[in-house]
Amino acid sequence: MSEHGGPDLPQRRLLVTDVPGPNSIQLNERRRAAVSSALGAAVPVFVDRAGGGVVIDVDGNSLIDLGSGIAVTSVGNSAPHVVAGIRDQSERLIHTCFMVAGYEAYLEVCEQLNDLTPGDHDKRTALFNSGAEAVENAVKVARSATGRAAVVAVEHAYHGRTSLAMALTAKNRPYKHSFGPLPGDIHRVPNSYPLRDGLTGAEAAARSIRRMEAEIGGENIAAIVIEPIQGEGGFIVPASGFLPELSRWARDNGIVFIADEVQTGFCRTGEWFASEHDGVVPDLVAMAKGLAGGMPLSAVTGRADLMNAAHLGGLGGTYGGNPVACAAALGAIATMKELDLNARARHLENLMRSRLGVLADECDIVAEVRGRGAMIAIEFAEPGTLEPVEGLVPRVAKRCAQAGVIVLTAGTYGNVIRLLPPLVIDDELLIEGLDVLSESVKEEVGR
Ligand code: PLZ
Repeated sequence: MSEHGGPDLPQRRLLVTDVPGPNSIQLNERRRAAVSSALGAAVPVFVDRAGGGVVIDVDGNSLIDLGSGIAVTSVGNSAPHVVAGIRDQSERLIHTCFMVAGYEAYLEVCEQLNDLTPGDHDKRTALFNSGAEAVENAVKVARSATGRAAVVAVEHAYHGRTSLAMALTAKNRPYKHSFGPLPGDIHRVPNSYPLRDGLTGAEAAARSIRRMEAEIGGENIAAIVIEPIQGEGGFIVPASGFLPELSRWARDNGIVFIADEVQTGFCRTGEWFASEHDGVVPDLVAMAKGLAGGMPLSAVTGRADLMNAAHLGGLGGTYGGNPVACAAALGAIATMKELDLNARARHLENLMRSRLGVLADECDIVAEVRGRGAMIAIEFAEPGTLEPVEGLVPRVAKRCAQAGVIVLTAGTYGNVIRLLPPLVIDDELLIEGLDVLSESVKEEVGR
């Protein structure tokens, strides 16, 4: 294993052509002719290899990766233990369908997740393919266990693109627009958004609880689904006390508290799960992304009495918990432990906060730098107001890409830049990426 825990690619930013270069341009032409135009792309390049903190495109440009494929390759791309797990497993067995016949790797992943998720109560796990599928299955479990129908999600939430998951998602475009009718009995209440509501955690929780009591009734609610730190919503960290109060109220009312840790899980925030920062023990945890180092795998882990409540055959799917994806997950989890990626995430937080703090001091268009661990975002607002800055963020992201740095955007109002570097990125490379980002912001706002 190389120093940064990935394949031996030079860890540097290097542009040998414009971005996109001629090979990417050619592939983009084929893309237009063959792929649905409804799929977006954050950067206009096609990728050949990636590892550590770099992505190498088909023109030989080496870009600094501050996105990890949306918080997925936390252990780095093609991380050695992940590759070894995939190789060994795929040479022995690629598929049985767990509902047809079992294999040990599935059990090992479930055992690990029962151990790693918050709380030391009796737990069970079921495996699926995507984050959306995990969320949907968590809701199925909660409805089946409670015999209730209503499900509550919060403002700015993101839970996926499948039918139920998109109904739980707050933002209309691009997620819900024109795709209705949406499933019923989904209710939305305010979240805690300290920058914009100025409330303490207790005040924000009281506001949300009052809404649920008045408009739905605690006894009708099967589940509250919430991201402990909102991802697509713009890395909104709730005020301290909000989540504990919400989960206490859920418990008192027999409501299943589902933490959607799809984006926040697996060391991303400096803990195995972001719920731990608030001392919250969710009834069910939905996981995906970082879990399997880039292979499609998701999971729901939670209280045994809930997870065992649905009837035999009620949960499943052809590919869920595929052996190769499970082997990748075991390799990814081993890497997180071996390299202490929780500590690494906290270290990266310090680097990002100190660099972006300087930018915030220099640019009054920066409303807030926030997040936890290696999940840090900048929200932009018109100076002296909270009015979201329009159009800036895509231009900054484009400028960064052209300068060889991949950054992602977020936020209900599209005014957030978010950083999700691989946790194994070299310090110097991250700092260089942050400097390019800072310069791009300054150039865009004309300073
Ligand atoms: N829950 C908290 O962040 C996925 C979405 C990218 P899937 N976030 C990236 C896009 O535009 O489609 C996500 C998440 C949270 C659920 C999901 C859904 O996970 O694996 O994309 O289904």
